[in-house]
Amino acid sequence: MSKAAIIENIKARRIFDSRGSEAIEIDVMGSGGSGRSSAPSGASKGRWEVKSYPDGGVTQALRVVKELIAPELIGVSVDDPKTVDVKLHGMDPSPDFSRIGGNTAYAVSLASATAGAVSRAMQLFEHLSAAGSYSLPYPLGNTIGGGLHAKGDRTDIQEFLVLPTSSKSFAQAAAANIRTHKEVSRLIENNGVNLAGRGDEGAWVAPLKTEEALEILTKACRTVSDETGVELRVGADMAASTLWSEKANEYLYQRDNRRLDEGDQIEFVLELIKKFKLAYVEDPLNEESFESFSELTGKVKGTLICGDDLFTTNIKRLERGAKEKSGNAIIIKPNQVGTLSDSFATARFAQQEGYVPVFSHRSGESCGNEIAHLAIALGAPVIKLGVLGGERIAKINELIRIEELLGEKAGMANIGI
Ligand code: 2PG
Ligand code: MG
Repeated sequence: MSKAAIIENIKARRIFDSRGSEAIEIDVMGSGGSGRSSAPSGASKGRWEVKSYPDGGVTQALRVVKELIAPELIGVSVDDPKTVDVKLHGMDPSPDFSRIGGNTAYAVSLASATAGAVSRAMQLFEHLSAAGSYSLPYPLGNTIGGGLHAKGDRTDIQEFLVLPTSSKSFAQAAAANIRTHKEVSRLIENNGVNLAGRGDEGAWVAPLKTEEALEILTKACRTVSDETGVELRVGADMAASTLWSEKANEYLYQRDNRRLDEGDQIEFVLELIKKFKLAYVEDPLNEESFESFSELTGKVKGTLICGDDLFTTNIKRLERGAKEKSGNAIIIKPNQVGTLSDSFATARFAQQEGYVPVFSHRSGESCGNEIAHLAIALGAPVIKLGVLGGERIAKINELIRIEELLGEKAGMANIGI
């Protein structure tokens, strides 16, 4: 048997994410090779996410790596990714990773897994899953964006998304998304509306009402579907917790000039699903509304009702959701819980319970491409990536490379809608 690959040293540094916010980067130097990873950051975070960094932010996280994590992990094997993750929990038993920070834990977990893959001369996705057969996820892309991801004249809703649901290849689906993003800008300008630029995830920012944005995106999808043969459908991340006013007990849509109580919000979402044949709706209701999620999910067919802030990749939250039948899809963002093992456990439980796992980027991203591998390892049928911006394209291009590497063996995943 070959000797275990062990961690020989760990180094942390301060870098920046795509929004220019400080982020941590970790180098894991192992006896069989090295891994380097960083962690992304959210702008519209869920209440139940773990703490990204300990008190004192990245500066304190760098100290924690040097004084606590590195000494504890030197000599530890990277052959099985779980070993490092269990140790991280041992160093910080708090439920919200407040001692070391979820972003610190994620970057260490991912860099160690990468070092493990290098030492076994494997791709990261193979190292994380010995499945032997893999499928490519469909890319869910942000085309028009507002809410907390943009400034100035913007939509009330955070993300208007395009989702290819049938294509020959990942590369073809990604090309269709890019073509749709372009077509959307053409249609916005044709309508005499000024584009205010692009938001945090590369989506167009424009002063459009909710239904205007959906109409434009629906038209763009139709045109590009006809041109390319790729079946394209429309989706949205409503990030409804950011619209919800606790005080007024209402969802407030400023541009739409709409105020909706919980029941009206469910009706409004149902109307949009019907009118625009939405394939995907993320966080249509406030993050504590398990019951309303359940009511909405029971009333739709052929639409993914996805929980992001609702679940925050937390298995306990998903257990409650599964019991109450709240939603039928879940966003998986590893830094919401901290380690790769935690996020994989949640995703595997989701699959068991019939939820579609949607692997996701964050609005402030690293330039790394690892989430492409994580989505493949998990067998996630959808990956939420954005359409443009170097940090988004890095992941798309990696999926194109993986598709080429897998060749004939790879097919597109089945979303099941
Ligand atoms: C979301 C994400 C990514 P953030 O709400 O789904 O699109 O945003 O990273 O700001 O939480
Ligand atoms: Mg979201």
